[in-house]
Amino acid sequence: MGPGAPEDGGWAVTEIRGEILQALRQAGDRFVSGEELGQRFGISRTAVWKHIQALQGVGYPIEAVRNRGYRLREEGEELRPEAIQAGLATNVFGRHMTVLETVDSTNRYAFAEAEGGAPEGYTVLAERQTAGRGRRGRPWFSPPGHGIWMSVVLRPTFPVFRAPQLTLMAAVSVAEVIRERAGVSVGIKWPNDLLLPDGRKVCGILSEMSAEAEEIRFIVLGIGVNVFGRVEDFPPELRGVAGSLAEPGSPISRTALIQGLLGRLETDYRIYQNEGFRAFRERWERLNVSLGRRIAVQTQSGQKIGWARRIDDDGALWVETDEGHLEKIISAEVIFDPGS
Ligand code: BTX
Repeated sequence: MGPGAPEDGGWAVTEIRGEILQALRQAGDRFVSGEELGQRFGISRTAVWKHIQALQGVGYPIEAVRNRGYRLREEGEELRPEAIQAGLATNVFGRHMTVLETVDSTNRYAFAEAEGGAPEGYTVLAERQTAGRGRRGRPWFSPPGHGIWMSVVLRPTFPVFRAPQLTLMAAVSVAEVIRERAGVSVGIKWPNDLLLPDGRKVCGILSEMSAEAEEIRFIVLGIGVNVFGRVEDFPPELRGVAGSLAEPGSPISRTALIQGLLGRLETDYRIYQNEGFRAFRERWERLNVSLGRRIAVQTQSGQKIGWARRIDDDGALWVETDEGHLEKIISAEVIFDPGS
């Protein structure tokens, strides 16, 4: 049984690798034998070894020592609130935190907590989501231990119409932190997809809001980053579409990345509250991979094809359509290079 073998099935194999990873994390400094792992998951020692090799292949720092077994080094750590908070340079973001082993969706969980009064900056993380959600009801694949599945509760005082641009701001913050801490040159596809240099999606952002009339009660800012994982670890429909940070890079500590994300998000959120998206426009432009491209935009009023020309101070995308009009797009799905 090797990676990608038909009997493995994409999801099942990722699940079992996640379980092996968790077992190693829970063992801490201790070596766990192949036999013990095999018995626990009902597979042979050879199968365990194959899975370990696959995990090493995606960047997990696992030591394999004859007659002792396997041990996970520091950077492959499990998420622990104390460890994250120990290195956190924030006032409110992540100061209240829940880290779950499994949850349906951290956004759903954080939303419910916010309705119950959770304060601004309250952060929910999970090792695995069973029903991670993307925009417009799409699913977000969130296998155990492979990524950062995180939601932060915000209680802004700005009006409802400024909420969508907050997601653009978050894309800038997250892209910069990934570039600095993971050394991977991610780019932003309007409005807020983060792509690897080869165009595969490595991060998605979903903000969900509770509002009354013109007043925002709270926003849940959800961020999903694929940290570990190879092409074969994704379900077939995502191969070629999704990618992870560890693929092109070296082992990355999720704890360090989360600390960086919460720190930058807090600073940028303050700037955003005072100055709006205008303060982020140049940073967005530096990171963007959309402008100058031929695109198709799917809006509520239908599809338009043309050239992505510029972004304005409100975060809207201006498209020069094939009919020769310059159109302002506020919310849409974007496809690159339609028809090519
Ligand atoms: P989106 O609608 O832009 O992206 C969803 C689409 O992306 C899917 O239809 C699929 O094609 C693709 N996709 C699914 N899973 C992955 C993945 N792991 N990597 C790359 N591509 C994928 C983007 O929505 C917003 C996603 C936010 C996810 C976070 S995780 C923490 C929080 N909790 C929660 O339930 N959602 C957010």
